[in-house]
Amino acid sequence: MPGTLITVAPTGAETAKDDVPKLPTTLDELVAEAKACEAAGASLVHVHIRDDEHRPTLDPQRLHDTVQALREQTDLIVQLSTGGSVHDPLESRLKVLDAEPDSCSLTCGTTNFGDDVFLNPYPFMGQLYQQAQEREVVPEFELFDLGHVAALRRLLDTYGLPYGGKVHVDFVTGVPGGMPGTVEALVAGVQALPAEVTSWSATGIGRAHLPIAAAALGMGGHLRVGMEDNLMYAKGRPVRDNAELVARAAALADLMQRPAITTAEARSLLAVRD
Ligand code: KMH
Ligand code: ZN
Repeated sequence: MPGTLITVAPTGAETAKDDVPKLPTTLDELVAEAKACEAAGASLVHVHIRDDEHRPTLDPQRLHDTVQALREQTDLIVQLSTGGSVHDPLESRLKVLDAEPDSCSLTCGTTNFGDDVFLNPYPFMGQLYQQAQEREVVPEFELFDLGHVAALRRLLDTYGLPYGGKVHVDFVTGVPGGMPGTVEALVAGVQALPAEVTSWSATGIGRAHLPIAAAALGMGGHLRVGMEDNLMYAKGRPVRDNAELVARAAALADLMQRPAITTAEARSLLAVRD
């Protein structure tokens, strides 16, 4: 089995800074966290940004500055979230690619998201996908549900392969309203993947974090960890920072004889542009 791509999702759009002061919400905090995560074994950073009041934002200049800073100060693959928060309009989410990231998330369908709805109509997905192809940005297809695998099939049939020719997907399991964070759901998702998929990772929200990581490693998948997805290191023990989640993922990958891959290997795995 291959080595392990470790993605870190350090911030997300759902947690309030007041509730979790360690959440990296300023550019300085994000860059410092990203550096520590790279040293601990991460090779890709999935980025959501915040404004001066620590609220989620898709401000174009701020996104641009964030991509530049991460590029200058780390060797991580920089993936911008196009999901944003459930309150972001589709037009703003389409503009994320103006910041010229290496990669972008592309969620393959609308999903219930707790009490909210995370909107991803098919025409929006198609527009985003074509824009990523034109701009040589590698999409990471986010699959929150089994139906999203069918939508990915439709995207590939309609628009062909992504820039670079590789197809990387990420199972986001355990979102209230999406596929459960269980090994059974993950197995069903992996079995349904289109043949064009060249690599997949998985994350479990909250308490699903560790079981999904262990299952993914056993099945040849890659890992996504981070405070976007999980704020508890163990029962009763909050996460100190993102790097400790990455370090634990790297240790688990070592135990499974699938050590973390380098950023150069990750670039080649995902066919990210130089
Ligand atoms: N914050 C969620 C509504 C993504 O980054 O593309 C969407 C999300 C997925 O986190
Ligand atoms: Zn995200």
